[in-house]
Amino acid sequence: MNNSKVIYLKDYTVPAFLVDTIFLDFDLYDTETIVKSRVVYYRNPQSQGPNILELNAESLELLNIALDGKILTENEYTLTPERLTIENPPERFTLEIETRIHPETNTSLEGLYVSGGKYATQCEAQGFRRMTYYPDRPDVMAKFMTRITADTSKYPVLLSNGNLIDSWVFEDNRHFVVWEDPFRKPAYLFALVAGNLEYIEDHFTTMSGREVTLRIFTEHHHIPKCGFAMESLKRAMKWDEERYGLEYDLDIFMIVAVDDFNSGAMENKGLNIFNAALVFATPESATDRDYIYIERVIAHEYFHNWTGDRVTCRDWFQLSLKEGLTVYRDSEFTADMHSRSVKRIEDVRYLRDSQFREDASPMAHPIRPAFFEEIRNFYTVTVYEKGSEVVRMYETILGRDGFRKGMDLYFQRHDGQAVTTEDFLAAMADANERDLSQFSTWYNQAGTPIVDVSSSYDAEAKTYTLHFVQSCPPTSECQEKKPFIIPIKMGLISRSTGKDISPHNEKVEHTDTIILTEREETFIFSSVSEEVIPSLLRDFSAPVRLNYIYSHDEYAFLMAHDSDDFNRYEASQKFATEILLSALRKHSLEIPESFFQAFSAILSNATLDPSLKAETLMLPSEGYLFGLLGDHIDPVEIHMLRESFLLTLSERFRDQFQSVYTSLNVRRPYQVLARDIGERKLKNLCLHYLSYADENIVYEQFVTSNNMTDTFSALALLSNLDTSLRKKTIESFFETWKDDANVMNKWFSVQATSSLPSTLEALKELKNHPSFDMKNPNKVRSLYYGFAMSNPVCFHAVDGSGYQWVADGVLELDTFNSQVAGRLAKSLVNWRLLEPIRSDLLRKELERILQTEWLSPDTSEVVRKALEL
Ligand code: HT7
Ligand code: ZN
Repeated sequence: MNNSKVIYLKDYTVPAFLVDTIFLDFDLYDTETIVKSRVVYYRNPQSQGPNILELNAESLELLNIALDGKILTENEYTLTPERLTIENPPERFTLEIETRIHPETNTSLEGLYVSGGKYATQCEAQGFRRMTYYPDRPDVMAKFMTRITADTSKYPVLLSNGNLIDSWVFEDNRHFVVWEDPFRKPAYLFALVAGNLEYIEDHFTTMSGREVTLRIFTEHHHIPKCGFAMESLKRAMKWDEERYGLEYDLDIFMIVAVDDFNSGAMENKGLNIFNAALVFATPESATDRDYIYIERVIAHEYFHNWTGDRVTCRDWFQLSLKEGLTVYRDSEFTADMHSRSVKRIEDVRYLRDSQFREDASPMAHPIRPAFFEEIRNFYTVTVYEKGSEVVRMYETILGRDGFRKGMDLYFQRHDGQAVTTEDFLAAMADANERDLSQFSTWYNQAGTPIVDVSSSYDAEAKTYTLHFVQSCPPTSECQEKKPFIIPIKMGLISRSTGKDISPHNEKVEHTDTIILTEREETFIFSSVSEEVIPSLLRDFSAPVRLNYIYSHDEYAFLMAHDSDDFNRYEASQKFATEILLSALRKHSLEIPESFFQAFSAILSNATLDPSLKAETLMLPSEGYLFGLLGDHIDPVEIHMLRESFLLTLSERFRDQFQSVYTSLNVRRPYQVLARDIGERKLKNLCLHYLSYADENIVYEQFVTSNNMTDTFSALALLSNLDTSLRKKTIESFFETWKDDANVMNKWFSVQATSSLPSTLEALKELKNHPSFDMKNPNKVRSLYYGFAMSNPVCFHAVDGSGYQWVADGVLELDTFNSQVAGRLAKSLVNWRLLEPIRSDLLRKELERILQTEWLSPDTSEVVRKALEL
């Protein structure tokens, strides 16, 4: 069924009414919650529109409504399930509304809902309208005061945004609190939490000497797992002061961990709500990746206090204004806390594996979309990760000081406002007196630009010429693309010394960064007195696909000599990619000797950082290869070829893998240090290669490990092996962790990603396992997303059984949590890229979904776009 409604950016109009203050009063009961709101509205002087107050609504029951103290009769307002409108209200007035809501049965996890016996809210993007009638749009900013009343024993802790200003205990075992937030904010940043919670507390003294209380709330038994999150928060607060001069502004900053949460975390003003998986960490229960991710997300949500809360978005088309910028800020934070090069490699791998794929799919959209049906579908890798790459390019072009000047001006101009990506661009341009208008193409055009580069050398004239041609494949919103502004960091490396030379170029001041602005451009470098190899797009300075034809020897040379860590890694990836693509064309794998030599040189290099070594020795992912192949893709063949490449390497370098593994397999206390993380990464990569011939070494690691990184690596490897050890480890892991819901997610995901043929049958059983819960998004992510996104062999089973199971999952989810359903549906959209048999099977599943009598707007938008309806 199609109940879609497209919303266009071009139709944006300012709100007819603004809000001065809002007083909210929540009365929480087991079977209902009564919400009273008292809102002072005033006519927006900037509005030319009709004098109509429009309030949003969803799943609300209106009990009472009064304007300036006078109860309104039904003919004084218009009520639909989605809207309450009042025509010709006064210039300024107070509206009091009483509604009844049912958080206890709210499975959407939006608005106010109950998770694990506690109340929590999720208001971004449009959850506030599930609590009261209100202009639920980010450009309406107001001062909030919130009163919460609840049972004292069940809900001793009652939290909302801002500072606690009042509390009272009644005689009938109920109590109330009042919170006041002095900062104006849009409704999507409102939060409420009620539960039987404890907290850990710490303090932070800001750079201007203010004391801030920091608290992380959770149930009693989780408290010991919150220490790392608290340390991360303090590091983030300090970093934001040092790097951007941004200080925290309230007296208290609170984080609450909840079990049921649709995404990672939420930046509500002063009261961040987190998916418990992104708060709890101990060495035994969290991997290195978990630790780094927790630190990153804690920082991300904290950084939103300025880039999101103090300066927010005018409308939801501007989402990347806060998300792209905040992802960029958190990635810089992680780079500063750990290894900058490793962070860059990891970010680029994720971007290319997932965002490039999205850009080539029916879901492709610009980082600032021009239209959408359901905003929940636009919390995407494009808006977040590509958005962050666009912000990174400003800094690449302007330099760190120039970027900081732009940020300072952005806050100076827009603190307390709801603004657009144009405002951000203008601040960057004005602060640096530069014309950056061409950046708008990055905001308005989808698709991954392609940069084709060719070179020539004139030995006599001592000139080296690079010729660049940029293009971008058509996407649904735009067929003919305008050229992008593309910074290319680069170097020319002497073939004889392996060192960068210092050429001269008339067009650019510094030859280490050239900036493309046109479709075709030529750069002639002079004073080049010897043969060079170009190192292009160093540090992955722009989110593009860059093509330059290197010989195998040149790849090996770059792997050994490039002074840029990223491009050394990149050379290995491109070299391996060429080998795999050629194998796919010829249906047989041939690995040139030069690859083995370069691989061996890296493996035996004693000075290389272990983490970089591990990254360089990993083969490109199947997702990345998938994205490079236009159509007629057989994902199982890609998997098989990649596996046989890994097997060949494992046989050829067995002794070297063994010796590196042995040297790193030393027992010491677990620490989250870059060096240790790198060593564990390299050790577990070696273990992967060794697992092809020896399962016992993997089992040995599983039983002796003192940390989850090593335990989980061993478990994941064994789960792909059809041996008795597999069953033993899966059972033993379950016995150890069955009472820890977070770790059980790992148990589900490791089985969901197993490439064994029995996997799908096992998953059907796991779905009925007492520890599985379809209503919990983390569980769905582990089982369903794990399967659909990281198990190409079983998901793409040629009988279509994998597609059918995921489609059934989408339909089931869609009946109670459309956001999670829509997200899972995205795993089904790439049917056109597949070879005909699978393509047909997958399309039929999409059609089956669409024929369902009732579909949420989320799922319907995804499926119809996939089928291009
Ligand atoms: N800004 C937050 C986005 C978010 C969200 C969006 C839709 C539905 C549920 C959600 N939970 C959090 C998180 C962030 O990116 O910082
Ligand atoms: Zn964010």
